[in-house]
Amino acid sequence: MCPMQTTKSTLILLTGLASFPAMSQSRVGSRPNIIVILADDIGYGDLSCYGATALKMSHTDQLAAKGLKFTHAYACASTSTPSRYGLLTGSYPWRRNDTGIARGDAPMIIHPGQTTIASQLQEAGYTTAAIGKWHLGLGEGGFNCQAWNDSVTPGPRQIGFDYSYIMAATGDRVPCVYLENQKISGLDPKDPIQVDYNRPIAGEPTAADHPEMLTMQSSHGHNQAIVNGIGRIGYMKGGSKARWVDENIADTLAEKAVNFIRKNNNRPFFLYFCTQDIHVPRVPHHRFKGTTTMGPRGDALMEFDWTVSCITQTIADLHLEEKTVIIVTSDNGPVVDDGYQDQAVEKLGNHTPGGKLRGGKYSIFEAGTRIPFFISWPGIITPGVSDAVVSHIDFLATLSSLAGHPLSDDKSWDSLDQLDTWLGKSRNGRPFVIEQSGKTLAWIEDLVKYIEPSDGSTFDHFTHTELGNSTEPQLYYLKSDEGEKVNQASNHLKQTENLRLKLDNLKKKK
Ligand code: NG6
Ligand code: CA
Repeated sequence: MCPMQTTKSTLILLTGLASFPAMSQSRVGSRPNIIVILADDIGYGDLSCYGATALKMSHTDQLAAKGLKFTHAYACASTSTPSRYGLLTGSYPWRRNDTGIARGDAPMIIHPGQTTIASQLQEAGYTTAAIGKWHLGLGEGGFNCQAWNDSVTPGPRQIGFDYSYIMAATGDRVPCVYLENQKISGLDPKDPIQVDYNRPIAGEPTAADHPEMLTMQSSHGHNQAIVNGIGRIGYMKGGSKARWVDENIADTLAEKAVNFIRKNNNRPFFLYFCTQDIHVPRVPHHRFKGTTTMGPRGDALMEFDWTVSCITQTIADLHLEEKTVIIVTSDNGPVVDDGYQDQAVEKLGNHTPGGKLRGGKYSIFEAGTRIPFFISWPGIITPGVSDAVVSHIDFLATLSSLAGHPLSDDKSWDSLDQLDTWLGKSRNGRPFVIEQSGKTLAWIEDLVKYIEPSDGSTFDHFTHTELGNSTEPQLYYLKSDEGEKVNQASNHLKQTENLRLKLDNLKKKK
């Protein structure tokens, strides 16, 4: 059962939340609470509401069925740090050169004073929180300059979050501790932590040297610090009481999210809630073990579904459905083997994490950034499916508009106000969308996709991913060739050149 839930609320959930009176016109103008549930590495084909048949995620299904489900939604990039940077700031991550996958000791890449969804909504009178995976760096002054044993600043507070309870980077990167309002939660001052990404810390065993100490072996990388029997990226020492327990991460984060909602239920709030599921290491709580035939990767999806239920139950409990917009999405596409021997490959069966799309996490092909995305707001959003093209880059302008505090027009933003589309009042998507994988960009317009030439690798042998890079320009007609099988660039030279020019102009814009 979810944290602080009553049996009654479970009953409400089980019997469905179906019939709510239509929202009166006067409410339409009022500012709803906003919850963004950002999953990690959940692919276009991973959720049962997006067609997966190997598992049934009933809570996510119910929420999706009450909302508007987008079939053409894009994250800003095919890995977490640039994707989250774009989502929160409404600025393309490729405009900067420091937005690649962040180490756990990276300085914060969003600078204090930079506009974010949180700062915008805070200005609009919202109480704001970031809970869960962060992965945008912390502190300033270069790598490993954080005052880990004191207060780590700048952090979420300096970019608009009133409250934060975060994992500094990822589940597989040190430091493996939570920071609550930028201080390590539960740290014993007599056992401070030490973090190092350059060399092992004397006296600490490493996964490379002591595979016998591991409960889960690596398939590639992840051979530095050993935390809870799992090899990580980066070295750490100390903080033994403060270290997270991998199997409890979903429970801990759900509890913090539920507490935040309950505490702020009588004012507009914004919750940016980033699950660790289903990123590696996949260590779902034992109550999810065997809930699918797919091993930990599938079971982590069921744990994600449970997390969603904690949010929806809490909102139902507090009778906040009509006052709350809930958006569920993912930071980037799926990967099966992302560096641990967790049986994800062996037990995949006929499940297709990327649906019919080509590529996956790390890829410029569609599965890299085309992700699940649905919005529920009972009484305002008519349930259904939209094939309008939408992008995470528009979170900033769209949520600002939703909160009645539009972005200032004194500068040109990458983020566009897409509120009518997101609420289902319009079927027109954004005029074009940009995808990013590493340094490679693609431009999609009218479902024609141009991938710029790149000297990046074409295939990642570790994760078995087609990365989509080619030294030649690529052009795909997604309407008839969703799986990007036929490169039409040489048949449509003019169109290819036209899209190349548009992309180049966009790059020059700022
Ligand atoms: C890669 C990691 C992978 C994952 C990824 C970031 C190795 C071998 N692979 O470098 O496991 O952590 O970075 O994932 O270390 S993301 O979803 O946070 O972008
Ligand atoms: Ca991710």
